[in-house]
Amino acid sequence: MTKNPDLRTTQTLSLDAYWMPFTANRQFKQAPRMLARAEGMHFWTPEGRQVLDGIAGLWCVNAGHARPKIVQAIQQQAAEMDFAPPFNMGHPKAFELAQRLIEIAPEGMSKVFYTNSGSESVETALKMAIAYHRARGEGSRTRLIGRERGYHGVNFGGISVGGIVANRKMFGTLLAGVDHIRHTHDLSRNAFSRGVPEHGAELADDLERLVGLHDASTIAAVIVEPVAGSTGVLLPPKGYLQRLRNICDRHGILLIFDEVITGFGRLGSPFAGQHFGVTPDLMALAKGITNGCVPMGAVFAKQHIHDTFMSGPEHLIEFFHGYTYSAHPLACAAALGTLDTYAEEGLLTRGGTMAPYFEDALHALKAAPHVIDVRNIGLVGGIELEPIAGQPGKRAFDVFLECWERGVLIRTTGDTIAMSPPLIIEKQHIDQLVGTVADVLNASA
Ligand code: PXG
Ligand code: PLP
Repeated sequence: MTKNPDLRTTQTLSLDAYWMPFTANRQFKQAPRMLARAEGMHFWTPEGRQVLDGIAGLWCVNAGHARPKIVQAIQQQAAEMDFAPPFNMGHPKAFELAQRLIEIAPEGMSKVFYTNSGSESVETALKMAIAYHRARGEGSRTRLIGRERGYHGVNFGGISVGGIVANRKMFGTLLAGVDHIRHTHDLSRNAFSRGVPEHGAELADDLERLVGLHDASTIAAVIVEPVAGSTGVLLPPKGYLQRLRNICDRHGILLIFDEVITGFGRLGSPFAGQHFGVTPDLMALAKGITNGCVPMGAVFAKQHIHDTFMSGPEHLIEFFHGYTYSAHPLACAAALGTLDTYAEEGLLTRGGTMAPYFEDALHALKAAPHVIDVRNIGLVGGIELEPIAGQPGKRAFDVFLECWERGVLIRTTGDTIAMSPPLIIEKQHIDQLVGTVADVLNASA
């Protein structure tokens, strides 16, 4: 691991060519926020300033940064075999990893299809759902149902079923045949809930409304995040996911959980399906699968969904889908090193152990200026702030900037602050993370 990070700063580095993703480019380039090194719970800037990582990179570095087993696995694999074609060819680590994944997956999820990101996992799951129905002779089931405020990545399928207006409105007509159930966010009844909110299970019945409108015979699947992250940490009301599962079963609709954020220990269980006791038919995963170290995603499928494709002549491809970098050797090696690290340190359940302390720390922010809600589950926290009139998002973004100045990295979406620290977090880091947010809010009063 280098202790001599790249020290080039804006004086010597041209920032012009790089068009940054999901970033206010002009603001950034006037006052860049650079990271140069990472280890454990921390980043360091090129100048050597230490910054506490309050968001596990971007909800992905669940075991913390620069973990030796993962680093070694990637280094060794790069030297041994850099690439292997995934179509018609295999390599042992791809099979070993799939086996290891289904051992921790929710009951009944027994097949793994590899992608390179959460967005690709979503596209893959949506295509699987439509093709599954067609393969079993119900080709009229093509409609996809998402949820308002949902985030399912940025590709066309994902933004079509997604429900974040800014991510959709610039991009034309999107996929045809998509509809949305209502979101579950309800501050009037559920503000400052600890863990899942009490009210709103009946919002799952909105799916019955869409079945009434479109007829079940046209609906392939419903996709939801068990806990919505990107849109501002929205938790499912008590009983909501089970109710959604029941309605799907009643109408032969597949239930897809997008566990890109909730997967790999974020809620204190390996996956949210286990945490809530609700098993979907397909799951989209990414991020924590490699601890964020090499891009990788996956879709988990139930056995019967896979088996439905396994008809027809045996020399023919069963599912016309895949990516050049599906099951990339570096990603598989990184994922195996990641699963070893999670297992050795009990990280897939550690979030549950740390959650009560995190919850108490977060809810102490109730007294801070501008705070209109605090939400938490496992090692996810959301602090919703009263927007500045006429400037939505500004209050939270200013808090983000000031926390960065004070050595703490958080994330904001709209006027909600999100925290999702590495699962190796200790109490003193929680104190620093939440304490810094409190100080910044108090200073802004
Ligand atoms: N589904 C969910 C539920 C996600 O959270 C994706 C799909 C897409 O994954 P990729 O790997 O294509 O980015 C995500 C990603 C944020 C933030 O602001 C969250 C994500 C990505 C970027 C920012 O909290 N989640
Ligand atoms: N575009 C072209 C011209 C290609 O040849 C390919 C893959 O062969 C792709 C896009 C898709 O790239 P990927 O498989 O990395 O998603």
